[in-house]
Amino acid sequence: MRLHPLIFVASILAIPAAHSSVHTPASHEITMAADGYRPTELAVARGDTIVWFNTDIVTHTATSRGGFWDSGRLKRGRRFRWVAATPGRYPYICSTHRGMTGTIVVR
Ligand SMILES: [Cu+2]
Repeated sequence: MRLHPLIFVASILAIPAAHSSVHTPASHEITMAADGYRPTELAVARGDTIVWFNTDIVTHTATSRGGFWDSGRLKRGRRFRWVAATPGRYPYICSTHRGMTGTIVVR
């Protein structure tokens, strides 16, 4: 059987569409404010980027309890990025305000 060249090309192009579970990496922002992280808990997909953004007049950190990341002290207007590579549950705190807590869930 001979395939028409255009049909052959179309069948090759259709292959990626079969993998519908492939996720386009997204970026999620968490605000650091006077009342804590917003949102406090955030669920993301593997490969996504989380960006912490300090909008407060006070310096904060986003410090992983498990040692996966540490933003260091972020002044107002500063951002910190972390790419969520591995599924799991990642609690974190602000190292200067230990009651300020959050969780990232990576699916
Ligand atoms: Cu803080």
